[in-house]
Amino acid sequence: MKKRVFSGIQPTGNIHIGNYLGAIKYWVASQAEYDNVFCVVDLHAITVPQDPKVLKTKTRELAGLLFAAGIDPKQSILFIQSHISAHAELAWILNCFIPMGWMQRMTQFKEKSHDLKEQASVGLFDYPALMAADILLYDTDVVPVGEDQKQHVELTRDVALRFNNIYGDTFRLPEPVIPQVGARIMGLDDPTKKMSKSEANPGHAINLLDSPETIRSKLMRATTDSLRDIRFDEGRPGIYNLLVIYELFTGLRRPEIEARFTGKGYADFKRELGEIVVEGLRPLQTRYRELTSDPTYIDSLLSEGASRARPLAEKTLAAVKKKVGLG
Ligand code: ATP
Ligand code: LTN
Repeated sequence: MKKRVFSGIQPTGNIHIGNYLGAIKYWVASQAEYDNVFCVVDLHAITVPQDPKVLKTKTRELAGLLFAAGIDPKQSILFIQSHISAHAELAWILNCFIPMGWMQRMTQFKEKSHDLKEQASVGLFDYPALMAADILLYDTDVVPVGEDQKQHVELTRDVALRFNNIYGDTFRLPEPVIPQVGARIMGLDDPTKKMSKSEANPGHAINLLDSPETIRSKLMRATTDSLRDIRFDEGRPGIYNLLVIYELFTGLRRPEIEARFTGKGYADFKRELGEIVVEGLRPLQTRYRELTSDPTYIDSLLSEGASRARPLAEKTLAAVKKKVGLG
């Protein structure tokens, strides 16, 4: 039996090469090894205000990009969270088994609500219960997440354990796994900050759907230093970050890359990197255009994904309701 892996990704902001090189590439590569469930978490997105049209467009765009990147709907399940009502239903039930004290310790809420103060929504506070529902509905073994989400997976385990203790074995306990493979890609405008999809400055990230001209010009303007030689030196974060991007797109070894640019300047390197990234993203962009040329095609793939996920989710939800005495 293959291990079940559940990954959730929010349809907000623009998907960038950091998401691709740090996560999506490995999701695609691991499809044969694991039983993957990928979920575009639109219910999580509305924990902060969203424009309805933009949310709907971004949800389809993200799903399309994941398919274009190589998520194979025959091997993996990919669906939209709000298409399966069991997520919201189980989240409610779990709410009733999560002590306030556990939730109050969640650091993401503290960070995200800091500026919003009293205006932060109850949904934002309750975000981890919905995430626990996502994970527990599918008998998940492994949840690959960044360090920032580990606390939420631990809360998921805690509520699963608590429920199992009260009602007998119901939920499988998931493990958080922090993938070591994916590099952390930094912002082009500020290489000391992680490349992030919620950053507004247009020079910050290369988005997966950027045109070749945009990619080239963003890279030419990327922040570096005033030194000359092109070496993998973590003490020089700007040029180091660009070299890592070069490394991950070409698969070349570091000494080979350094040798290739001995005696050359930053401008030469950036120009060549531009071509590497443009060509590296070309297959994905071509595939995305093919997939979206028929506006109903992505929706039909998503509806199939939901049809495969729904029976799994409903089975878990039915078992939970029975134990709790609902219905
Ligand atoms: P935000 O900054 O708005 O929270 P994000 O860009 O960090 O968003 P997430 O939705 O949190 O994106 O992450 C999706 C996946 O992409 C996660 O697996 C995360 O580890 C990975 N990822 C995000 N940013 C980077 C990055 N700069 N380098 C490598 N991997 C990244
Ligand atoms: N909170 C996650 C997205 C997410 C998720 C999940 C990840 C929602 N549900 C279930 C793993 C498993 C994030 O912001 N990256």
